[in-house]
Amino acid sequence: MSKKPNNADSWGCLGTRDGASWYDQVPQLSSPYICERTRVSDKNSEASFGGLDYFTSPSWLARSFSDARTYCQYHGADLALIKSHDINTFLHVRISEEYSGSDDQIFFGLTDQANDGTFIWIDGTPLQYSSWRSDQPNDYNGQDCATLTPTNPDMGWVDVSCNGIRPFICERYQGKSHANDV
Ligand SMILES: [Ca+2]
Ligand SMILES: [Ca+2]
Repeated sequence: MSKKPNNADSWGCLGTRDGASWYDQVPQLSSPYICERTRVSDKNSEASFGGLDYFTSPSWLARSFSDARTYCQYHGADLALIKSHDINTFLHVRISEEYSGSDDQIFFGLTDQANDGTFIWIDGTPLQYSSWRSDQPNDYNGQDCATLTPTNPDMGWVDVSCNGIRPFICERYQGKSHANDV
């Protein structure tokens, strides 16, 4: 119950692997700090909705927007697209459970890096549904990446720096893994 991770051995460094391929590490992003985790709670990290599997990264996997994309893509996924109120609600409930009480800002697949002021989904489609917090996006100091925050009661999105180290949400078609062709 209170195992101490004094070395990586008992945890395989990346936690329990029992089919949870999300925890395969991305080779070029080898991160020794992962070995210091006490416990890997992956039970709450995966959920399905509308034919897609969603993975909400634990805080210890946090990384920049571009590295988060690389992580998702390594697992045959990409950062999540939130193109409807239903998906926004579903993911907000998920992160509210997983990051209970936290004000973490969590990346998903929306950015205006290509053309500042025009947010588009990372699959190249334009923004139709959106759920910005009333004072966002404000491009404060050049913010270009959208996030969800568990504690935002209105499920409002906030633009933040893409370089910040943050948790993230991946999505992929059910049953798909390690096929980087989407
Ligand atoms: Ca911007
Ligand atoms: Ca902002």
